[in-house]
Amino acid sequence: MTSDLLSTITSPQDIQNCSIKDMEALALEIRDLIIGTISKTGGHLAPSLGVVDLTLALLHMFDPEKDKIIWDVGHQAYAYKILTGRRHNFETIRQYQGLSGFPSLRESRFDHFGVGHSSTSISAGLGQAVARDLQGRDHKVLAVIGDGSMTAGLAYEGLNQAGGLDRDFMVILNDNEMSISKNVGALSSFFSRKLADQRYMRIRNELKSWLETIPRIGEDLVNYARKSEDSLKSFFTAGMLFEAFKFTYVGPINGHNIRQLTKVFEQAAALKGPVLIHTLTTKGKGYPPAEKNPTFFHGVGSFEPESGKKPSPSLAQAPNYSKVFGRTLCRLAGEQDAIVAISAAMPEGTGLDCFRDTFPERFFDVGICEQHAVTFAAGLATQGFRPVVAIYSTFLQRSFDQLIHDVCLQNLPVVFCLDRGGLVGEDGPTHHGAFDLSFLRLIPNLTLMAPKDEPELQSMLVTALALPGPAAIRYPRGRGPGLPLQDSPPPLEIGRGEQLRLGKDLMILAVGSLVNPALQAASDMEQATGKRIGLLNARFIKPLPEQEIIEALDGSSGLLILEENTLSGGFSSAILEFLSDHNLLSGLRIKRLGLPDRFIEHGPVEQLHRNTGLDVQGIKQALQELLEAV
Ligand SMILES: Cc1ncc(C[n+]2csc(CCOP(=O)(O)OP(=O)(O)O)c2C)c(N)n1
Repeated sequence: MTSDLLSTITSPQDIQNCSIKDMEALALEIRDLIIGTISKTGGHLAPSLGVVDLTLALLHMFDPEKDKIIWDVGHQAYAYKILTGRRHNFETIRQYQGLSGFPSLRESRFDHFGVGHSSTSISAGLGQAVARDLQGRDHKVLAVIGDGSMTAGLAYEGLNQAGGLDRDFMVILNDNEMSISKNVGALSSFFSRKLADQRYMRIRNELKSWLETIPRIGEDLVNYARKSEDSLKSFFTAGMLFEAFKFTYVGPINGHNIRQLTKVFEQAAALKGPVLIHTLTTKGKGYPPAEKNPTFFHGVGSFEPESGKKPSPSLAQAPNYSKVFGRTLCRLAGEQDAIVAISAAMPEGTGLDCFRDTFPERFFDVGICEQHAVTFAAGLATQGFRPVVAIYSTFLQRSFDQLIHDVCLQNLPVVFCLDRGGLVGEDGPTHHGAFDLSFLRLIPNLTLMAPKDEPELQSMLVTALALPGPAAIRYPRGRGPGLPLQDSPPPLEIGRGEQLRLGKDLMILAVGSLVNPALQAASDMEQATGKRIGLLNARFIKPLPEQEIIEALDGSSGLLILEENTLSGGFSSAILEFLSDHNLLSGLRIKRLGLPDRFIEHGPVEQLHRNTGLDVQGIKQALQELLEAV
């Protein structure tokens, strides 16, 4: 890079004074900075590269000191961060105590809405537009939303109200034809320029031939139609949809042409009422490896910037939990025709890509529609199918009512596989799976499990698929201990745990990801103190292994309960309720380790485990304190 314009930009207002040429040069510098940084830190590379030009044009035409630019999901806001005062610490992005990977109200006054989950921008933006009007203020509110995020019902709920209210409000559709994978559903092809163009061209040609057959006035009509080509085109493309919502539709326009973008923004800013500007962008723009493989570069770990390749691992690595789940499900689906799999726009992330490729007719990517995914599964289950819904723990939060009302109330045999249960690391508080044990445990009819390792996950899947009612399995992000996988995983006995250590002095009840650290801590402490420390792997959060808990506690005066979930209402709360209900609390000293009642920041998982005491060292310390207290 020869010029160094970026270092002269000290505030977003500087962009307002830039020429188009300057902004084009800045776009190159910003892309270099993003690629160089994310190749080290990891992050959402392709989405961010796709909106660099759009970001510059927005900051050229609008003033984020007063105008509210709201990013949907927020994973694409890296250029925005760089240009709104965060260039100097951009290299800290997603690092512990560094910049968040998403917009955050706490991080900057230029971030006008905190985000991480998709499809909130239209609702939040409309709320801000109405607030502006109620307060008699005068600024613009803009929501920037991707075509993937436009698959969620929430986005249409926002459009519907916005059209009804008729407030000044702009929605910018960033259409790159991609969600994380290729975008899905009827609307994705409706937005799609290719289909729209083909359809439009066919209708246009048919219309032209027909007009030309009309004697005398036919030719005039063709000329007239040619002049109105723009409106005709929008009529046959996505414009129809948004105009039905009473938005003024502008587009589609090239989202990489800064000159055109600024011109359109200027014109659109003068319009009254809700306006939708449809921009066409290329995901990964400006970095050939990301343009070629936008799914891989959607959210990526560190990579070599020249080649775009990941550093090669020194040793063959065990499959992560997502892969173990995906492979096991594939194997089971080969034997059971009734198994169908459902993903909400995350086949790769959840490990369902293997199922998609092996059983395409039994796989359904519903888009970013977690609520619909659950009710769709319920429908399939009523007809004798065995739906397996794989969703990240944090995103299943969206489906709480569907879980209760559509699945569990009707006792339908749907299996929920919750990836990323517990702390996820660099994506931070919007993505930690901190609440699932709490919000699932309270639902009647649901069997809830968490494995300590890979073979246990396999067995839990077999167990869940054999149940007559609903079940959920939650497992952590990344790799487990790397145990060999089973060819024919045996089912587990419902509500039975696994006694891993016998011990009379102290007892540990643990579940899921904390069982193995507890095993290590108990053995270390026993060696150091000579005290006998027992450990029960509960396996089931619901129903609890009640009999084994009673037996394990016999004679023990100290109990440590461990869970990688909020301490509010989760596994340890379930144990306390059980002990209280059975008058087993007296004479028992109890300590609980889990996630505290606050949102946990972003950073390496090991660091976050250390901070929350959810590692071997933290467990040993808790055991020590308990030993001193009994
Ligand atoms: C509720 C929810 N479900 C799933 C996700 C995971 N996710 C993050 S970005 C993304 C795709 C978004 O596609 P789009 O809006 O088109 O943006 P692009 O990445 O293509 O720029 C998905 C599925 C999420 N953030 N929120």
